[in-house]
Amino acid sequence: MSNYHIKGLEEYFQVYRKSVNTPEKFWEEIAEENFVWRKKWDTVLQWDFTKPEVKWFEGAQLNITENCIDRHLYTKADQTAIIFEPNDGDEQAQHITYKQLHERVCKFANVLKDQGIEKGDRVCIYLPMIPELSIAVLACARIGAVHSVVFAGFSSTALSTRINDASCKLVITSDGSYRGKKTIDLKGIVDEALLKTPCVDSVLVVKRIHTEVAIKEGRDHWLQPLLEKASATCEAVLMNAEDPLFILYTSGSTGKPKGMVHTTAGYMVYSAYTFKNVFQYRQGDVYWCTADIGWITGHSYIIYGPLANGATTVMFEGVPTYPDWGRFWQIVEKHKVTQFYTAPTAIRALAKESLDNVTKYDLTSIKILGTVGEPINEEAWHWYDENIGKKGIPIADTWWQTETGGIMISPIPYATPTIPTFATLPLPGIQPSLMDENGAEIKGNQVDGRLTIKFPWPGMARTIWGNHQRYKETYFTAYENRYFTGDGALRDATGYYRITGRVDDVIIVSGHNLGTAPIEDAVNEHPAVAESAIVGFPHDVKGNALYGYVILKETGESRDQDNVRKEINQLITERIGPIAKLDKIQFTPGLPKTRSGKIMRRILRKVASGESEQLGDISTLLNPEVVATIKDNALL
Ligand code: 6R9
Repeated sequence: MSNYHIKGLEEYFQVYRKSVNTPEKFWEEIAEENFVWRKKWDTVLQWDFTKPEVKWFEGAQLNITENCIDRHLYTKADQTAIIFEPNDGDEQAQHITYKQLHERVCKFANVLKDQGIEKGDRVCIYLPMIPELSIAVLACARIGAVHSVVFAGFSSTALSTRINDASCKLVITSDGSYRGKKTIDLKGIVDEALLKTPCVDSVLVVKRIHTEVAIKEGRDHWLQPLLEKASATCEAVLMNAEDPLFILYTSGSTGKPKGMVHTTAGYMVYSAYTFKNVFQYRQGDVYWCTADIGWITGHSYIIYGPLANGATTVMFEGVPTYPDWGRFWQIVEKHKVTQFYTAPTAIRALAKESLDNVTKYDLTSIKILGTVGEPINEEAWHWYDENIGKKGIPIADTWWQTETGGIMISPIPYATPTIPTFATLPLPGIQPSLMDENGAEIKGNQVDGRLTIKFPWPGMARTIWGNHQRYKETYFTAYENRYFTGDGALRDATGYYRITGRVDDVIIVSGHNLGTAPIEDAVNEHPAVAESAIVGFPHDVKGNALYGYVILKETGESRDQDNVRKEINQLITERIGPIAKLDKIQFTPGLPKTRSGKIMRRILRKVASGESEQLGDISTLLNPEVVATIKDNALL
């Protein structure tokens, strides 16, 4: 029996048991049978969650691009690796074969080398969803440079913070990007960011929208002419198993974004293994994940997982609304997509529109549906099941995180029976445990608690770039000897897991993690603002939306309130990006605080959600009187 591709429930339980009883043997067999190594490991796993330190396949040497590209050249050189579907459906789709991908990655890698990039250097990639994005990622991996992809919807401030945090030497961007009917001046955003980034020596610019952009002599270079001169062979640099592969930033509940560091061998094995099983990928399938490569989902399930399995993966540049709400389904029909992976927020938005957008298209190629990013509500689940899956296609509700590197809890399609809103069972190798608030494990079924993982898995992030102490405090301090996810979960009578949401100050808006602290910092920069608190409230499309409580300074009280609201959102857009804008802003004379001065967000959340009748005991507050004012002026 192969551990690598599970096809039934019985088999799942067998494999799962093995993965828990003999984890090292389990992962060793998978690593040995399914990947190419230049040198085998000395030890499979060394770990200590108290330090914390986790090492998988120590002693091994490899290059992930040899696993994602070179080895497929023997058997599927002419098979499509990437299908690029442009923003504008009238522009031709591109089918990039493994052979072409190999050539383009090698050329790009040589350009990076010519720019002085060496193994271990950090490269920031700020690109739209065009083939050059995947190629840039792989080119970095080819030469051992650590890529740090920043989502191209982030502002110049967010970009410069991330560039500086990792001391990136080079930035890859484009003249601009297409987003539906709009174009976005990416190069302008980069230029602004680079006013504050002394570490950056050079910028490579992809031509995409053919607009005039400023080119700074000596720093900026158009990519195309350099590629034309570059050699199409580039030897893959040997990486140690635990050498960093990439940094990807995620929001924390406080402070600046956390640069999660993923390393080479474990991440490769885990992203590939989970891709194969959760999407039941078979030769000839056309797999499409609608995420942006700026998020972990795009890293693991557009690039690395699919390519390590020799799959055909779709990259879509555009938006679900352009030219109309049928775009996703038109693409499914056009490329005969077999696995379709998207986010609940997209499903909810699509479900609000006419069904004609769906019924016009032939969706019979689809075999598996997936969701990721936030809990999927029952209504959205049923809409997806009925209208896209025609009640016959399994839905994989996949729970995982930037930190976990790959899917952790998910049904195995056609094996695990699904229940709406349940991520169901842990994948092999994953040992979840629920904890109570006092730090004790909650055993048995029909219980709920805080979700932790008690044994390492190969895909886990190893540290936070430049701040191992923060890594320890955030993930390994709340519960002894366990990785704490920050999520709450319940386990039903059959052992199925349902993720109930964040238990910290991270709010998931349209599937994007947003920490409240950086948004509050942006709001507080407004000259009229004295203090603010941001909470989430349920929103039928975004899942959660942001509600801000703002105390104005005395000097600000005479200002036109709507103008101040606009300026606050403008500030947020500049500092973080439009995804963090507040839906509602309530001005208030005070915020409910505990005696130690902490804002009682629980109360603010209840008011914002229209549940102000159930505030519980507020008598211990420092200023209970402010609660009545807040309730009376709530924006519902
Ligand atoms: C992959 C990704 C992680 C947080 C995570 C949780 C939420 C993701 C979910 C889900 C319920 C699911 N989340 N998938 N909640 N059901 N299927 O989204 O990574 O951006 O780091 O977000 O997203 O709260 O902790 P990331």
